[in-house]
Amino acid sequence: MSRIKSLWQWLIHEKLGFFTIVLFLFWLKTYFIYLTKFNLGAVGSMQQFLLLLNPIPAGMLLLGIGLFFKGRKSYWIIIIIDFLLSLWLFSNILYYREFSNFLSFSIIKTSGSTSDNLGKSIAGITLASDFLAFADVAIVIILLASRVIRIDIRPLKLKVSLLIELLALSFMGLNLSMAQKDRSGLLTRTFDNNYIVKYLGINEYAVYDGFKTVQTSAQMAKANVNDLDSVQKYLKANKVKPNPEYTGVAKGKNVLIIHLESFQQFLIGYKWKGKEVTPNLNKIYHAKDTISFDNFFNQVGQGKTSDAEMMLENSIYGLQSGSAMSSYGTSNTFESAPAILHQKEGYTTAVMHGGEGSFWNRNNAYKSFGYQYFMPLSYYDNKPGYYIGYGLKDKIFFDQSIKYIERLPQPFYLKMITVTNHYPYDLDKKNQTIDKTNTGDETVDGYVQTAHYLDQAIGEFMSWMKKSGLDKNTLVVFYGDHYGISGNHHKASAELLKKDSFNDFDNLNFQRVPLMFHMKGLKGKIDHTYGGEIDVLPTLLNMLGISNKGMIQFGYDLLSKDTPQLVVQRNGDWITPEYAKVSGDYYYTKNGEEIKHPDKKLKAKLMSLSNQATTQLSLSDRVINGNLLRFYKPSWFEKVKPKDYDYNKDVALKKLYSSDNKTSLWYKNHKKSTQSKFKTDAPELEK
Ligand code: GP9
Ligand code: MN
Repeated sequence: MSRIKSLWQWLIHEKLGFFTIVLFLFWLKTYFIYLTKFNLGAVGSMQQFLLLLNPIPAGMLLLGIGLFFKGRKSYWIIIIIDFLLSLWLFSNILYYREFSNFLSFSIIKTSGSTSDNLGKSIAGITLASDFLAFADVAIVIILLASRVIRIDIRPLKLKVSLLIELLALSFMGLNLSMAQKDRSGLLTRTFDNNYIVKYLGINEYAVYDGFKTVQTSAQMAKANVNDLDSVQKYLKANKVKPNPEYTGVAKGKNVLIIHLESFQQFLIGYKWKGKEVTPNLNKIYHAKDTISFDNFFNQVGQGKTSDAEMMLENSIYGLQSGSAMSSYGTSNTFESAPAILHQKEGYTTAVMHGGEGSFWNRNNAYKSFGYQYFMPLSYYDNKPGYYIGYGLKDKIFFDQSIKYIERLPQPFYLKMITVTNHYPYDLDKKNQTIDKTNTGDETVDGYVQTAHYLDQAIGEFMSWMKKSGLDKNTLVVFYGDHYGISGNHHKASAELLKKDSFNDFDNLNFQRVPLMFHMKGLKGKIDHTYGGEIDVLPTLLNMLGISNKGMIQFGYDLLSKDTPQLVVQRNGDWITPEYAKVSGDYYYTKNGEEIKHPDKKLKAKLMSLSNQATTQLSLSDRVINGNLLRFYKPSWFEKVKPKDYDYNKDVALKKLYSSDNKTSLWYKNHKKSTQSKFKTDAPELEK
């Protein structure tokens, strides 16, 4: 009893006691707000443990600053710091409610103008309970004012304050290493700010974001208009003529990009236990009105999906480390597909995805790309059993997307991002309709199963396309974003491919993913041209009859006879129809033989290809890191203003459903929905 009493005396009478009270309340409050105001999705004991403890190190470090001061000042400084931390928390609660993401310095910087919808919306969405963010500050002030807590004016020994700061820093280090263990690449790959907060805490997130902002603005400040000139010179010197045979073949048509998650080319035609894994995509691949590529490569780096999107929308490479969409998607200027199509041909532009809008910073990056609509998970019904891994199951996603697609004014440029075929390739029993493979490698064996599921979803969706008549005026572009089976599974990969061995060269070849242009009346073929994701936009633009002359794009029209067919990987590896470079070694593409002793001429050729590869990558990096497109002002292109777009569901759907969209499928269908034409066998949707 007396122990408790003396602890209490210590808490209320001594400075360190006061510090402990403030820190304790700050911790409780922050944790409570994590749980009630954010949607951090902490799963598993490690994530939950880190979420619980992560407010402590930063709180200790920052509140601890007050301990270095003397007398009353010390108390006031601790309270002011506590207040500032609470203000940061409070602002994030409001911002998160609207954007399911955390505030970043680049957002704060760009939201100064009054016309921004940020300020407008924030006032209207504040709840009384949000002020709980200040609860601890209020309690501490009350305790002081009512003299429950007495101010201890004795100075603290410098040693003690330093020790506390040191302790805080070591906790932080420990926290970080535990987090990195659970999620490797947490800080370098930057998938989602939710992850940083969940693992490290909201204040660490601020430091991280601040650090990145300083880094990027320093790089940006150095760049100038001359850098853009040199990029333009290079592109001009290396451009090729697009293929006139395909110019405008899809002019004015809807463009529907279907992003096939983790889908590799080898799946096309692949059979397991006598059963086709992807019968629907196989059919489309071989259809007479499909141009299919069989030497098309993904070129992503750490940014995976987001790198694929970056390349497809902009014909600019992702970055050497991290995700360009996460790091630069909010702040940079772009000349992206949706903006080009909207400005040149009046397209309506939209993205649909059954996953969180904050992932890969989509909810900011898409605004910079000029997407008018972005429908992430929050636009979809998410009942128990609908969701797996990173989002809604594909069949459910497509089913629920119909009501939005049919309302889009035509022509539209729409991207649909599937997600069920994603590592670790888990699928619930009732959706498993093909056996797992039996390589014994657990992360590989489910792959055919989720790919099969994705294929069925595509089948269901395509038959809706047909029944609704949308297939008549739509160019559907299918592409696989990146490998599903990573380079860490050589043995299992060899088994799947029925090969005796599997080396790094095989792994480069394994980076092939599908690219198919499918449209009624299109003269189809299987095209053997070597190309990659960087080339999709120039190819597409030519088919739409839009000239890309003068545009800052690093890819080439794949249908052009002169396309250089040098496919560059983000790590500097490359492949052409004749040669390949993989981690420093050269190979003949045709037979996979290593080029051990090239003669002088061949050596020069290989060096020149390597140089071209690195030049392209570094020029593309310069465009992103230096934000060079801010200097690019062609007369026809109006710079995209991210604040023109609002992805708030109520606002967006009101606009979408407004009756003057006379060009929508819905309107053309006598103002009736085509939903009933979508048939699915999804067990979750059985009546
Ligand atoms: C999540 C999804 C996954 O929304 O797009 O991205 P990935 O992990 O494949 O890069
Ligand atoms: Mn992906």
